[in-house]
Amino acid sequence: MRAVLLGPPGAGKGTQAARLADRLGVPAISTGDIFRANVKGGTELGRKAQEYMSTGALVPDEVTNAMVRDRLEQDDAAAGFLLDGYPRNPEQAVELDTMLADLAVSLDAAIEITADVDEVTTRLLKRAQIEGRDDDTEPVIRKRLEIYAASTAPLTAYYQGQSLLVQVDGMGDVDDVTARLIAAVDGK
Ligand code: B4P
Repeated sequence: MRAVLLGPPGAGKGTQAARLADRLGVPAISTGDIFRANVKGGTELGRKAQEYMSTGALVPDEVTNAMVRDRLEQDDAAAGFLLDGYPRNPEQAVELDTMLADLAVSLDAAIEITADVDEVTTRLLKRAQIEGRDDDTEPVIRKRLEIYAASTAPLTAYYQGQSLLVQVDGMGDVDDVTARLIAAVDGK
């Protein structure tokens, strides 16, 4: 299974990606996690990414695309993968199509987790209290949601046009969302 996981910040992408990837027997690849690991490790990539992430902006496409290409070429992604948080705009989606064509493979599904703005804001503010992520403050969350609406939401239509879109309700209990996701991908 080769799939991308879409949805607004706080919809539960990271939370569900690990569970779903486990079920599918493929690696979960989170661009956000890779960036955060690089920030923590003090690498050049981390230094670049931090500038953008801390304000809620997207990290520039050339940086993100090169990182994903490199990751998808690794052996563990050969038989399948679940991409969490990538693509984030139409340009990244087109680039992903090119990467997959170069690898002579294609996507099986684009899974969108839906959740309303009030709920995701509440979740992210709660996470701020627990993890202290500097992009989980109220003004930065607002900016991330604006960027989501302007840049990422158009991907719904993009993948619908490719007949790959699967929408799953992300509201409610984490286990219930997982069950819905598994039911949705089982038919794919
Ligand atoms: P991400 O790491 O993708 O962060 P996110 O959108 O907030 O989602 P995340 O996966 O962390 O949260 P989740 O919804 O699971 O991106 C962070 C930043 O990295 C971006 O702003 C950008 O700067 C950069 N970036 C990443 N990818 C990029 C790309 N492709 N291009 C450019 N830049 C990129 O969970 C949120 C909270 O909700 C958690 O605390 C969780 O416990 C809770 N939660 C989840 N499900 C719940 C449920 N059902 N009920 C209650 N709480 C729930």
